Amino acid sequence: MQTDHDVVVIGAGFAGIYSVHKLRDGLGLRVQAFDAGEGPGGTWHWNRYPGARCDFDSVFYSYSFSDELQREWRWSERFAAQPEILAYLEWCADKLDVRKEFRFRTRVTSIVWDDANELWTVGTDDGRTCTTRFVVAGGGNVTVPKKNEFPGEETFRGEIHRTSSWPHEPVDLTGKRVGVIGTGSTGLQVIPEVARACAHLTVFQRTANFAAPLGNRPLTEEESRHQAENHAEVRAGSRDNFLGAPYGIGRPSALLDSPEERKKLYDEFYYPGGGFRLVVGTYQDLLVNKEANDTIADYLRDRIRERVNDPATAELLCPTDHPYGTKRAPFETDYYETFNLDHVDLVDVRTAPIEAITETGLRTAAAEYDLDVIILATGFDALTGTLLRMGIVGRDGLTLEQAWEDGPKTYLGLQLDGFPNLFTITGPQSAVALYNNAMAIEDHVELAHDAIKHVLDHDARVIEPTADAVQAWGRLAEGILNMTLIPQSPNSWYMGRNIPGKPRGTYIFAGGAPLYRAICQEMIDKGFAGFALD
Ligand code: N01
Repeated sequence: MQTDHDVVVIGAGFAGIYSVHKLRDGLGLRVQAFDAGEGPGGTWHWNRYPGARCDFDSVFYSYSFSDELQREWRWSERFAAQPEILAYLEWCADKLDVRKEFRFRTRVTSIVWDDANELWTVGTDDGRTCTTRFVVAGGGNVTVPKKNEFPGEETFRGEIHRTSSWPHEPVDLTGKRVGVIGTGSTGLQVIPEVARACAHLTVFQRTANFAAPLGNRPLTEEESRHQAENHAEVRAGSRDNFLGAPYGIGRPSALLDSPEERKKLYDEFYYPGGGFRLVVGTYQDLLVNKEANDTIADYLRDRIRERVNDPATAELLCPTDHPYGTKRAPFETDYYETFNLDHVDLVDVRTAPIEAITETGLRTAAAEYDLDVIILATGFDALTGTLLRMGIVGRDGLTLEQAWEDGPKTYLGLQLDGFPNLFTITGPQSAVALYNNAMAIEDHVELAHDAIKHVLDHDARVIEPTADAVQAWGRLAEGILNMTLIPQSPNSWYMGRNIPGKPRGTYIFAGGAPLYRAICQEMIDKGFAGFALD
């Protein structure tokens, strides 16, 4: 049966822009794309909070598939801030001429499989529907904010802002008493910026985080030109690296070096900054051996004690409940020094949890705090939240919620059985989170492209993984995760543990980019092993 479109693409971030380009220009398909935002940018369209920037080097956190894009764009900083990444994605959308395929300000609300006609019907919040053979869901992994758990939001007489939907116009914090809830990657970025702008800042911390300096700096014209003109050389080896950037590989074990040698090596990575280089460039066993991990955890705690003047505050900022890297490692600029400022207070909301938002501020189990502005940096219903809010219904009326009631089940994080022709770009259990996201997205878009081409080349109607393949992938992903220390984190979103009531499980493939890519290549070489065509 003829459908309105060949492919519906969801999202206008890195995934959606490339998907439209790849499927329209590569396969000549009729593509309709949707995004709830006013324009391209995805996560970088929404997360406009002060301090928002990427903590992965921009030269690597950008498209690698096009020589032209790489040659023509110049990054101004080593780790670009949100406005520059947004400008980059808008520029890419224009260069690739994909805007015309998008309907912006339009949220997909239902995706329902029609078994008889082997097509999807996609509904949007403007009341319209369309039919399509394939759906490529690229709505991002940290998109749906965690619901506000504190009663009383409607009674607050001040302003409440969520970092994930920060107003487009500047928020004036001059003279204001501000409270920030959350000390994840977002909180650590927003806190120093807010401290600079407001009269008084109270940081409400439940779990202290291990953070290391980002080491951001402007790139000289010479450097950014060199990066652009020699992009192939600069990026060489990225896809062979665990994290998807040519960061170099650390020494075999932290336990084979003396304490002095270890400190010297950690210093070499800590003081200049450099993001995830600290994780992969020092020792290879930090994420798999607790004793090795303790050496970097102790090192980072010592740096916190060095940087924070008040010993009690420093101790509160020292994480003790999880090994380093088992929650997503954040990188900071002046975060710890912020707590040396007279107008900044740190409040422990683990011992005295937040009970409510009141008319005048926040109430914890121990005290009341008067505030003019509350900033929620409380995280996301990561990896599955975006897909689960799209109203996806597969074969035999099976909803995605039902399919995933015990946690996500996928094949390669790309497809799931019972939901034919639906591709989830960097979906749960793919090599996301521990793999340079821009590159992980490219790999997955190319995989979806290849799978669709495989269907078309075989004059088939649908492609869908077998139940056995899904089961085997789940076991492999879980087995690999259990070889790491990640399960030792009590509340990491890597395992769905940050959202009350969310099924605990294996949400990421922790085997790193080279292993993931090798498995995918073998799958392709074996004629899309694990997938069935119909
Ligand atoms: O979210 P998080 P995030 N009471 O879940 C706290 C990406 N990102 O937005 O740990 C009190 O890490 C919660 O406390 P706890 C990146 O992938 C990338 O910061 O649950 N506190 C935690 O401190 C990242 O991993 C960049 O005890 C509560 C915080 O809120 C992902 O986004 C920049 C609470 C949430 O931290 C998510 O990071 C920023 C409660 N009831 C983000 N509920 C880049 O640089 C939650 N919290 C690319």
